[in-house]
Amino acid sequence: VDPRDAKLSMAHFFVAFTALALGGLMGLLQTLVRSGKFELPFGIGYYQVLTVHGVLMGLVLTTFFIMGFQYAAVSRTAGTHSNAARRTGWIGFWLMTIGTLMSATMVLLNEATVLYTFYAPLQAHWIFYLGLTFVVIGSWIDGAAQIMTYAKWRKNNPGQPSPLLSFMAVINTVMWIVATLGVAATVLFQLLPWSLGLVETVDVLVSRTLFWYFGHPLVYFWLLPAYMCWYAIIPKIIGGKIFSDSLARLSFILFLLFSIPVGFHHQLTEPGIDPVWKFIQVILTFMVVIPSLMTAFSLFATFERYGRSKGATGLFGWLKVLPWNDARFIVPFIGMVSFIPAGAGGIINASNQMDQVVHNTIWVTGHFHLTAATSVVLTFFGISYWLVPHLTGRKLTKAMNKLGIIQAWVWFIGMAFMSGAMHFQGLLGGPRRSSFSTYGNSQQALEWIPYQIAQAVGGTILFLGIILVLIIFINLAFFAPKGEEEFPVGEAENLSEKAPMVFENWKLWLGITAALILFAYTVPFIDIIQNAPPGSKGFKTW
Ligand code: HAS
Repeated sequence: VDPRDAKLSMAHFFVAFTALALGGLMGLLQTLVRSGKFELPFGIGYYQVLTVHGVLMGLVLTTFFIMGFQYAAVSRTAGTHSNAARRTGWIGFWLMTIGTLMSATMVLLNEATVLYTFYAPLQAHWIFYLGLTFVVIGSWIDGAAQIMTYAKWRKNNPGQPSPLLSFMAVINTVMWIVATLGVAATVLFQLLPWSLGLVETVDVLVSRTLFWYFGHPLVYFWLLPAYMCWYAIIPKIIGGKIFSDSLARLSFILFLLFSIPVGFHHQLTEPGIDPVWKFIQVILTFMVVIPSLMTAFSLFATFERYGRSKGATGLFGWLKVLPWNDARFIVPFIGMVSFIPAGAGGIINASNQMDQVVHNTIWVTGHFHLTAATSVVLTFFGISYWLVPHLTGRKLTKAMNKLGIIQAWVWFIGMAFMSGAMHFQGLLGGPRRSSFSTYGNSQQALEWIPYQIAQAVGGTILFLGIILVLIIFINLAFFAPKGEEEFPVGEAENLSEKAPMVFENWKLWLGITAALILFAYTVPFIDIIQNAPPGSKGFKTW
């Protein structure tokens, strides 16, 4: 990656890892409070800490890491960004950073204790919403830099399929832009005017529906960079090949099509939405599971074919020949293995009847700590172990490689305690997003306490994991010996088989995406607005 592009990627990573440090500390405090053995000092509220944690980890760490990684991946595979694209990237980065500072200040001042989902009826200071607007618009501009370089590559190479990693980065950026339209709408038309006192009431159901239109593709926006690493980078690290370039592209296109029209699966228990439309969106949710199953198939195939080429025999003989001492492989691999139970949990959530049992329990928190905070985040850590030294002109030393592997195991053990206990407590009805309470010493609440203590143990181990990853990051950014670290990019197994050009037909894919969104949302939206109480001018009073 050109040093000028490297600088912009690193700027993103500094913000991302600062968010990890602060957000991680808040996570530790939360688990301690919920154990019942610790109280927050200086009158700091539990929900304030929860908001800082969710916003920093779920929104800031992820968005900045992803944009920094994708910007580097496009530069590496489609060529150095032009000056205009780089300038666009910097403008986007600064807008996002200013927006983050505005929103974070309001959260720290306890003026925006609205959780990371920030939909009505919780209300924040208008500066929080304005900051969010900056973050969203900044991310569009930042993403535009990647699209510009991809478009330039396409122009210079007519009739050729674009480099796989660039194609994947652009799909994720396009999905993000389409998804953030929903959150931009609720912020601009509902939450900002409401917080400024320009309107007295807002329709809570509209606000939640627009949020979840964005909220579900948000989780795939986190996931797809991890898939970029699993599909296109891990094969090179292990010395194998990408099983199929076309299969990888198809799975990304399926994510673009099916990630968005599924938001109702977060609202299955919500009154005011016709069950028929919930049912339709549940079916569409099961469609979006398919590209993940394709990914699992493709990864097993990559590993197995590499193993067989090394003479491995038997059903799982290939496992023995994988590079177990290489942090660049093992750290994301632990993420992949965790994604098997994590994905199964998602399928449980998506099943209407079973969701009635787990919805709003801490099971859901357990689910996203396995998906986002284990599979995705461990993959991000694994990426940074080679990408940061690559960008700073340094080397991943043996000592840091070893520390990276230890870090991943510490993370895995901490998460097994924390997320495992959350899943079990959720099945016993333990609510999510609640501070410690014995609910008047009720029998049921007393049963939850051992699980809450297990979560505090897990949270403490995880905090140790955060300290380790920060040590590695700072070392790789500033102190590791100078040298060259590879940016690994895999090759497809069958080079003669070019990916069909229809995959790059954006009019087609964006057209189908729009049609699916209109199909899934138009009628229920009209229903929601029409069913608003009479006299409220379309706005339900709350
Ligand atoms: Fe989810 C709630 C359904 C995936 C994140 N999810 C959440 C929330 C978050 C989140 C943050 O339908 C909470 C939001 C809130 O605050 O309220 N989720 C799903 C489904 C999937 C899914 C169907 N979720 C994710 C991912 C996330 C994420 C990914 C973040 C990155 N989720 C739900 C539903 C809810 C929900 C409901 C609402 C619940 C409620 O009631 O509120 C699917 O995409 C999962 C598909 C995954 C698979 C696994 C494939 C496995 C692979 C690994 C292969 C491994 C290898 C290694 C090769 C089918 C690819 C092998 C080696 C060996 C040695 C074995």
